[in-house]
Formats: sequence, C-alpha cells, structure tokens
Amino acid sequence: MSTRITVDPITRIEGHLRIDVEINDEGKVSKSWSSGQMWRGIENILIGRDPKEAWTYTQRFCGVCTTIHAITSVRAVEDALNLEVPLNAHLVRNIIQAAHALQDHIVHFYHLSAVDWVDVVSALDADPVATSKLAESLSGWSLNGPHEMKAVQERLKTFVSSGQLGPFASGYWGHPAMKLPPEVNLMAVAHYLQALDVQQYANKIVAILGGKTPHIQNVAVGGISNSISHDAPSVLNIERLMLIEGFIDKLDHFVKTAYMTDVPAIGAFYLDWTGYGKGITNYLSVPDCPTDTKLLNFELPGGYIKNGDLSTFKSIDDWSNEYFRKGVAESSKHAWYEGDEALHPYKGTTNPQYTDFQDDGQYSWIKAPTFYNERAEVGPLADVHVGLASGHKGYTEYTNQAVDVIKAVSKNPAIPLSALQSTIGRHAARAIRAGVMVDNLRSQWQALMDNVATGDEDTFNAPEFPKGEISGVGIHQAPRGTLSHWIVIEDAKIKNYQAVVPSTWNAGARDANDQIGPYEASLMGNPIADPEKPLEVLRTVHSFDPCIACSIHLVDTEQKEIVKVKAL
Ligand code: NFE
Ligand code: MG
Repeated sequence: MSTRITVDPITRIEGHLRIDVEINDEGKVSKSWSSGQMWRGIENILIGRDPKEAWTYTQRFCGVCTTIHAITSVRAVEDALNLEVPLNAHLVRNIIQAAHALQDHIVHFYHLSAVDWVDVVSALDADPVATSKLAESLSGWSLNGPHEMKAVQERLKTFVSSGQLGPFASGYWGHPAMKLPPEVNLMAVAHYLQALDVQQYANKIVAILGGKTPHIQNVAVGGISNSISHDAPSVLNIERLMLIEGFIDKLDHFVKTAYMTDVPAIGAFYLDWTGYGKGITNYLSVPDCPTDTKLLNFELPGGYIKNGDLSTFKSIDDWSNEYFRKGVAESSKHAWYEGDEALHPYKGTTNPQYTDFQDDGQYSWIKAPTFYNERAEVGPLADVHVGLASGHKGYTEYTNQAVDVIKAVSKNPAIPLSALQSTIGRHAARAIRAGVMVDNLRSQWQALMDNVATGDEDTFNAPEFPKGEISGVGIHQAPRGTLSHWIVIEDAKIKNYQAVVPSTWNAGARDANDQIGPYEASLMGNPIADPEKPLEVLRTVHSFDPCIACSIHLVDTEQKEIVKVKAL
C-alpha cells in the first residue's frame, strides 16, 4: 500500500507551490507531482503595449528577483532592435545583477532553508566556547568569538523562554533527520542572525544604482537612466561608487568566510543527503555579464551538459548562439493552459484552461520547458557543472575549496564530483556560485570605475522601432538559473511575449512526452521518516530555491486533501 502526502503550500519560498508524493512500502518516494497554484497572466497583459515599457510590467512577475525581469526584458527588446548599448549601462546592470544574486543566495541559505538542517532548539545545549573554537578552526569570519556565541545563545534563550519563537516557530525540532551537534547548530544560528545584517549591503548596492529596491527604476531600452559624472553631487559619482566598494568588502568577507564554509561544514554531517535529490542531470546555463558593447565577451560561462557528464559539455558562448535560441520549447500538456505540443517561445501561447488536479492530466500552472526535447535543471548546480567543464577559474577554485572543507570535517577522503548532484550538493553549489558572484561584483565595479576614469559618461542610446515584425530574446543567468524573455514586436507594439523562467525549468509539470520535471525527479527515492512531518520533501524542494511567482505568472481553493501538513 502506498501513502500519498500533499504538502500545500510549501513555505519559506516565494509563491504557492504544492507538492504531492506517493510513498512506497519501503518508506521512499515512488511518485511525485510539482504543482504551481497561482497564475497571473502578465504575458497577456503585455500584448499590444509599447515594448519600451514591457520591463515595468515584467519586473512585477516577482517580488524576489525583481531587478532581473526588468533587465532581461530590455535586453530582449535591444536584441530585437540590434541596438548597441553603452558600456556603462552594461556594467551598471551587471553590478545590480551580481549584488542581487548575492542577497538572494545568502537569504536563501540562512533564512529560507538552513532550518531544514539546523536544529535551533538544540543550539541551547551548546558550549559557546567550544562553538567559537570550532568556528574559528573553520574560517577567519570576524564574528566567531566566544562572546558573540554566548550572546547569541542568551538571545535564543530569551526568545525560547518567552514562548514566542517567531521565525523559528513550528520547525521540525528534534526530528530524527536532524543530525548536527549542538555546537554546529549554535554556530549556524549565530551566522543566521549575522546574515540578516550582511544581506542589507547587497540591497543597498541595488538601491543606490537602481533608485530603490525591490523593483529598480533605472533601466531603459537602450541603456540606463543614471547620469554618471565624477563629481556632480546628485548623480552617480565617485562618492557613491566608493560607498558601493565598502559594501562589496562586507559581502566578500561574509560570503568567503561564513557562507562558503558553513554549507560544506554542515553538509559534512549530512553526507547521506549526497545520495538523494539527484533528479534530472541535464544541466543548462547561459553566458552572462557582458563586458563589451558588441556582446562578444562574457565573464560568466554558458553551456549544456547531459547526464551529469562533463565530457558532454557543449558551450554556449554568447547571446546570439543559435544552439540555445533554437533549443528551447514549452509544453502545456500537463499544465492548465490550452495546447499539448511543445512550442518555441516566439510561438508560445498563454491561454488558461483550468481543470482539477489530475494526476495523469493537467495539474499545475507551471508549463514544462525542454531543451531539444530533454528536461534540464537550471540554477547554481548547473552553473557549477558548466563552470567546471568550461575551465572557469572561480568555479574550479571554489568547488575544490568546498570539497576540502567537507573532507576535513567529515574525515572522509573520497568526495566525488557526483556528490554535488544531490539535495545537499545543490546548497554547496549555491555557496560556490556566491563566491563567483562576489568576485564578479568586484570586477564589474572596477570595470565601471576604470571606464568612467577614461571620461566616458554615456549611458543611453535611443531606440527606434521599424515597421513590420521583429523578434528578440533577452538572456540572463538569474539566481535560480537560466532566464529568457522572448518578444515578438509588430509595428512597434508587442505581438507576443513569453518568459521562460528558472523556476519554470525546475518546477515544471510533466512535459509533452510525459517526462517528469527536475523537482519531481529529485524527490524520487527520498526517504520519508515520518509522513506527518515530511522534512525530507522540504529539504529536497527547498534545495532548488523555488520561486513560484516567477514561474507562473488564482489560487485553487478546491483541492482534495489527503494529509494536510503545516510546514514551517
Ligand atoms: Ni522570482 Fe526568479 C530567479 C527568475 S524564478 S526568483 O532567480 O527569473 O526562477
Ligand atoms: Mg494543458
């Protein structure tokens, strides 16, 4: 007899995600469904509008990755127009994207998913001095001292004794799948609180350049609306740029000495989780961070890898790459839209067709993207694979560093690359990517300083729209993975708009050939110790950093309930 569990909603994510799993007699997941439970249809709202204003709408896809749907949208229109954009505009956009990615990755690990692995209540039993010793043996993070650890534990005690656990309420404390010693738990709680402070500096960078955050105001088709001048007081000047550099220093210190150490150190206690959550091992990543106006050079590599095998790597070198542009399609066969066939995004449609949750029929608002008819995982795990296969220096160095920490803490000398292809490996990959992104943030800041020093203050080239039909794609490697906005323009008005978003790739329903998607595949075989507290489902799904608002663009209130689970 199999047991069915419905977790709805999965929390500590953006948006409404429902996960259903069937558990077999061995207590393992044998069937799974990922279902997006909301839809807004922003693509349809865009039809007939001015392409120059699309970014203000698309940015509202999401309240988490706000900046990126603005920048990717203007990139799509610029691609359709073949419009060259000034270097300063690319650099400012690159800085915003890198800062945003860091904020996103830090918050995802510490605030949205660490409590799947860290038992906050157990931290009360830790010895603060031993905790400090342990933390200092791992890295040079400046807030690992014994007084800090003692203060955090006191704060936690007050919190717990007040009976008001706040963000830590209803966690699965004491669950048999929680394995960290009290000292590691206390270290993680300390860094959780410190991360709340540090992440603000990434947001400040976005706000300084973008006017505000969330939802930046400074992009335009053709460039950016920031005025740049060395010394004028009310524009982007040297004083503002030096302020940003100070924030980069703070982010660099935290990412390299806390985040990049904590994840492999915690992972070392959960090596069993390198055996679960593998999922779809086709990995797609696109090049990003253009460093010239002709769009020939990119700091972050792109490519496609099949079956987790680096030797199959096929490079995607730039945004004009036909291999990428031709390979993407989306099917709605199992999603609540009309049409079964996988369509290229220029031809994509978004016509709702709601049914109930049908196990073998339609069950989600999230379409199923494919790359040459294959399902692919996107996101940090794909980025790390593509980074390694392409010989990217940062990805290689930081992956080796993470593996060294795991080996040292676990005293296990054999950690193969395939260990990354797992639930816990996805977290390690995100921490590795954070290291790459903090270096990227600094390099783009330096490039902007150097370019402004030459006297170049250009930020905008005005677009002109031809009569007739044109089309273009905006490409970005977002925090959760490959993002592309596809626009068809006719007589200067939007004729079609499709966003194929990272969480659509990963959370998508079964496809036109009934193949399951990455979330669904990653849940197969996961052990479920207690069906009433399916912590393991949360662990695996959270490892992708789901964002449902992005991926679907109503809430179904009439689902059948089998087991209702309140997740933290
Ligand atoms: Ni709403 Fe997003 C990212 C995009 S979703 S967070 O990263 O695009 O996948
Ligand atoms: Mg359908």
